[in-house]
Amino acid sequence: MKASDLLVKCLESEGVEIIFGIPGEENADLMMSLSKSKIKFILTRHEQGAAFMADIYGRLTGKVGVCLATLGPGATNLVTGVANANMDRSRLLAITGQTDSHLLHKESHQNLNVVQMFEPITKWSWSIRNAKNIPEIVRRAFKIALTEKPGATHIELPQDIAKHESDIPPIGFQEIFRPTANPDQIKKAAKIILQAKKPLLFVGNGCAREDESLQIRKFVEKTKIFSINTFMGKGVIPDDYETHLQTIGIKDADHALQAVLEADVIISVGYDLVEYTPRMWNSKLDKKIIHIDFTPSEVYTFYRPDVEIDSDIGSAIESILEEIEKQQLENSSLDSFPRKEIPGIFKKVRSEVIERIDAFKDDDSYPIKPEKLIVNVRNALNHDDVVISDVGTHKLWISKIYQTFEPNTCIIPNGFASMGFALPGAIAAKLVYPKKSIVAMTGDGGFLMNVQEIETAVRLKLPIIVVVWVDNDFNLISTKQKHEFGKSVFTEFSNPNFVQIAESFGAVGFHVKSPQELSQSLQSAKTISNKPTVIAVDVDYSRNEVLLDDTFPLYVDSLNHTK
Ligand SMILES: Cc1ncc(C[n+]2csc(CCOP(=O)(O)OP(=O)(O)O)c2C)c(N)n1
Repeated sequence: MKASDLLVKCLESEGVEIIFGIPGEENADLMMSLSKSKIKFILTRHEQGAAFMADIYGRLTGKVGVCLATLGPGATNLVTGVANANMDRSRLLAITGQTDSHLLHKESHQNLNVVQMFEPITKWSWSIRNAKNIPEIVRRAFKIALTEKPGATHIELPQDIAKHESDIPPIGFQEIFRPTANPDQIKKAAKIILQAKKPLLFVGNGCAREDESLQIRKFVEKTKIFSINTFMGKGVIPDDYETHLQTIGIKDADHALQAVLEADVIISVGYDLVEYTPRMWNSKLDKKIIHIDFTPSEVYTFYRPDVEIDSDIGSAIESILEEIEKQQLENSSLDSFPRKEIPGIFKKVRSEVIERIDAFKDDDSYPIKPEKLIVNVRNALNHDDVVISDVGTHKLWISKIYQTFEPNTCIIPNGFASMGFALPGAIAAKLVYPKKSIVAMTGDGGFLMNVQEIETAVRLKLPIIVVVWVDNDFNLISTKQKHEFGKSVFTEFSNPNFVQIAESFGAVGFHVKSPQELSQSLQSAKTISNKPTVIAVDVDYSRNEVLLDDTFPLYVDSLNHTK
């Protein structure tokens, strides 16, 4: 079989259904082979868009999202999206073309060492130099991308190798099984939890990624231990659970941080240090930490687990719960769960969280308050619809305010945190969930970084909804500059007419002028079945200070000033 045909057969045997990308001259053989396959090729308008789409496809399906580009400039355009997937632990395979393998050692057109370029932003990057190795290389790329902690891999197929022949068949998908926890560690963890005064469950990205919510919810329902999640752990525990303190992660400004600082035992589950540094909550090294994750903990001065459980998260949580129940039965003098006395700080934080969400729910002012914008979007959606956030001030507000009830229904890029993610991400999400409403929430800065993908959504007839937070500013940067230096520089810009830009692509556009109009345009967008809608909303970012300096009294003061 021709090598490019064999590569496609291997992708089919891994269950690949969609590839996102832009072809070039040097991968023409592969494109011809793909045209004979049942794999759908989705042409994007920038390779970065393709990589973000593959990233979201990987997060939502649990499979490997695949993106494709040519050599040189096509490959460099993939870089940001691939790095984003890798650092956010999303399963992704990037396939790039390359010039003839006998030209690679010297100066030649568009020749760049792409394999080396991808090394720091993938778990594995490889160039195919012998057609017979294709089945092994493809299987290896998928296995590595899928193995915890998952991430990106890269395969290069040089133009001449694509034409070679091989008679080695594909290896095909093989399921990965994760080990169960060590019983001694489970006993130790249960003992520490039973002796704790203020234990707190800290839910991270890993729990959402592998959807461990069933066991985690059972654990908190039975023990009534309070919980908190990182941005990427949103939805594992529903935000309406009375014992849930919702989302933490805005450096030292989160009011919910008060609860973590007060806790004596942190049960850290699927927590990625890349999201939120433990220095923020454990600088005094005064907490006991139970580390539960698929992989051993990172070495970090402020993260020194007393017990490490490196296994399947769900089964570890289930075993700890059984062990707690067993030890409680055996020793009636233990202060067992659920406790009669709830630590006051946890109750206080929970009521603060709710107060903040509700503070502006009836506010009619315009430009709109971030809280009101988010509440209106929340009210327009079902619990299992999907919101994808871009990166900027809006992301911080979404993390705090957007009420989430299922994992992977509020997706926030928070490892690499690249702008330009939400719109392409929404396209991939709609392909995965055609029946759900999919909303991209993006700043005006991030929107214009990948605005060209509106054409992709129009061509594919995808009714995604893009909510653009308009303030003519790279606001997160100006907010931080003002906080530190008292002024902001080099962050302001002007914007195109958002209605005209949407319509020129063949999409629907609104630029709303009140909170009510926002709700109406969201409703109207939901009735459209064959094209995207762009809704521009002017945002009042005047209260951003609470994102950066957020002690309880200050927050109450800021409410009094604004109301
Ligand atoms: C690709 C990329 N470039 C730059 C940054 C740094 N950055 C983080 S937030 C931000 C501003 C975002 O502005 P906008 O999209 O308008 O959202 P807003 O902050 O106004 O809500 C910048 C420049 C980044 N994270 N990603």
